[in-house]
Amino acid sequence: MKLLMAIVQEQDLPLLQDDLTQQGFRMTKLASTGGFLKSGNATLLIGLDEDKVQDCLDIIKANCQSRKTSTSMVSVSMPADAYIPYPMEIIVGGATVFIVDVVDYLRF
Ligand code: 2BA
Repeated sequence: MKLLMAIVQEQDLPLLQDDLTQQGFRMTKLASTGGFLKSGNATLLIGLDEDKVQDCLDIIKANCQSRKTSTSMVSVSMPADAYIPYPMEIIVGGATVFIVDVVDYLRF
């Protein structure tokens, strides 16, 4: 069994959750915040059999799109003695996914 931890943009969440649910995936949504932009995103925990991982990744890819944003709209995290003197364009990825092995899966 595997655990997918998918960090996605909030705008993509409703359709992504609908698609995953319709395809029979179980998930937990955590409200999260990106360390760099310090803006809200969402983290989905999805426990699934190994042979379903690719199907799940395909659904995530189909629903999550990259978007441009600018540092002028946000206060980014930088080292204390550094600053960004002008707006910087940033492309936030469609999704960041970690795939980890699950040792045990218990439901009581
Ligand atoms: P944030 O940390 O808010 O980062 C948003 C976007 O800002 C990133 O998009 C990237 O394009 C840019 N960025 C991040 N750190 C940067 C830096 N030090 N210098 C310049 N630009 C930087 P993504 O890479 O697509 O990441 C989207 C979100 O996924 C991140 O939001 C974070 O919440 C999560 N994430 C990405 N990589 C991660 C990792 N290795 N570990 C944990 N979370 C990660």
